[in-house]
Amino acid sequence: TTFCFVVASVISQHVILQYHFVELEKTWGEAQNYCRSHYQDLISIHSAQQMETIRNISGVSNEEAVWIGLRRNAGVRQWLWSNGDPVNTSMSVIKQISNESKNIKNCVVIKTNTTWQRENCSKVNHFICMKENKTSGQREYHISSDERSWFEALEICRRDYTDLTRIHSPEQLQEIQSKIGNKKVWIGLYRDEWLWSNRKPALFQDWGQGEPNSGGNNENCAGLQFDNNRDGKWINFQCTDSFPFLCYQDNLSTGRQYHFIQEEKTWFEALEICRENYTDLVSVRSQKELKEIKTISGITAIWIGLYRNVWQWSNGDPALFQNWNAGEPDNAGKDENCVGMWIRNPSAGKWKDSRCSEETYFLCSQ
Ligand SMILES: *[C@@H]1O[C@H](CO)[C@@H](O)[C@H](O)[C@H]1NC(C)=O
Ligand SMILES: *[C@@H]1O[C@H](CO)[C@@H](O)[C@H](O)[C@H]1NC(C)=O
Ligand SMILES: *[C@@H]1O[C@H](CO)[C@@H](O)[C@H](O)[C@H]1NC(C)=O
Ligand SMILES: *[C@@H]1O[C@H](CO)[C@@H](O)[C@H](O)[C@H]1NC(C)=O
Ligand SMILES: *[C@@H]1O[C@H](CO)[C@@H](O)[C@H](O)[C@H]1NC(C)=O
Ligand SMILES: *[C@@H]1O[C@H](CO)[C@@H](O)[C@H](O)[C@H]1NC(C)=O
Ligand SMILES: *[C@@H]1O[C@H](CO)[C@@H](O)[C@H](O)[C@H]1NC(C)=O
Ligand SMILES: CC(=O)N[C@H]1CO[C@H](CO)[C@@H](O)[C@@H]1O
Repeated sequence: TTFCFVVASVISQHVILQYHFVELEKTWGEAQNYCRSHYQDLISIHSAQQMETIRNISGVSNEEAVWIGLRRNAGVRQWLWSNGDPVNTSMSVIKQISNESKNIKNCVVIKTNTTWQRENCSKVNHFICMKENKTSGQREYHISSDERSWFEALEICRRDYTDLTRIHSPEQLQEIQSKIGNKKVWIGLYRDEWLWSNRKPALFQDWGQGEPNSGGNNENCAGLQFDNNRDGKWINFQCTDSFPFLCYQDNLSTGRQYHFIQEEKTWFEALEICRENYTDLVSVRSQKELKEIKTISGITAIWIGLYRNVWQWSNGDPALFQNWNAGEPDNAGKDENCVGMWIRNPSAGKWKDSRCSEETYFLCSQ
């Protein structure tokens, strides 16, 4: 039985985006796997308009909650401007914003003649937008009369001006300080606590009131909640909860990118690293793909994504193309349920079954 169907097609800026609502209850990780093997990935959401389209998808709002592709970013958390620009670390004022990783205050306010402060991004403050002429570099600043959360402020600045204000030099800082009077205002500086499954930064966020909270400490995955009058606002849940989910597919996906990892890991460790940092352990589905990955040299062998269940790829693809070395798979040592590929001649490109607990280099794809 299949419960999934195309629920919306959206054309924007030369991209056809298809959303798929999958009415199977899965954990966040299972949902991610499912989307990656059947479509492209769990959905990522980048605007209020896109959010409205999604809330309108038939059936979605009848659910208690549905997964989206957002989860807490386990990697390095660094301060960034809202357009992705790095911060000018030689400005002394930046050093006032400390770097402790546990702190949940991930957005920055400034006040005339005082230090910069970190605050909980859900708090409401006045904010300063800028309208920037990209050619001349000239800026106009607008200070809001009302108070909003940082992400709401970001939406408003982008809708009505260019962006929340970025400050790259002491001169710009001085000019801004002279304008804000005694107000405390959000600027465009934040820390990327959340990350989309497709690795895009989460520059639009639409949390329900008081969310994301730190309830249970392990609530590291985000969904749209529809019960309790939440109307599809974002809530952080434990990743092991089970909900239906939304996948997407666009027509931009070109070839794959390969990432060769020179660390010796077991097959399962390798799988986890590939899925955490890229998309998956590499699958080899044709002579053409085999040729692409045989360019690695200087080592003996690597893990590829094939394992024995019936033989299938870790992304769920069936193994229609196979390229075993003579006499393989032989399950010689028993339990040889994972597949390595010889790199060193004379068997370069040929496959062998191995114990999954052996440690070797591996190749991820994205
Ligand atoms: C995706 O579809 C749009 C709309 O039909 C088209 O303009 C665009 O060229 C397509 N992009 C690719 C990479 O095929
Ligand atoms: C969503 O549904 C509402 C009410 O039916 C409608 O007014 C609105 O135009 C829809 N929005 C989108 C983006 O489809
Ligand atoms: C960064 O800050 C330093 C000193 O605070 C300043 O001299 C420099 O011009 C700034 N860099 C940019 C790109 O604005
Ligand atoms: C915070 O830590 C990161 C990584 O350790 C470092 O690159 C960055 O410069 C630090 N930022 C500040 C403002 O100290
Ligand atoms: C901020 O400091 C400058 C000089 O340090 C001073 O001239 C100015 O009056 C101060 N502004 C406020 C609002 O305190
Ligand atoms: C931006 O600046 C350029 C160069 O100074 C000017 O020609 C142009 O008219 C400006 N654009 C707007 C929208 O003000
Ligand atoms: C952040 O602020 C909001 C609104 O003031 C609050 O409800 C929420 O609990 C805060 N989050 C954390 C993690 O403290
Ligand atoms: C090989 C690689 O990039 N590994 C990184 C994957 O992500 C984790 C944390 O998310 C890092 O600790 C690894 O270094």
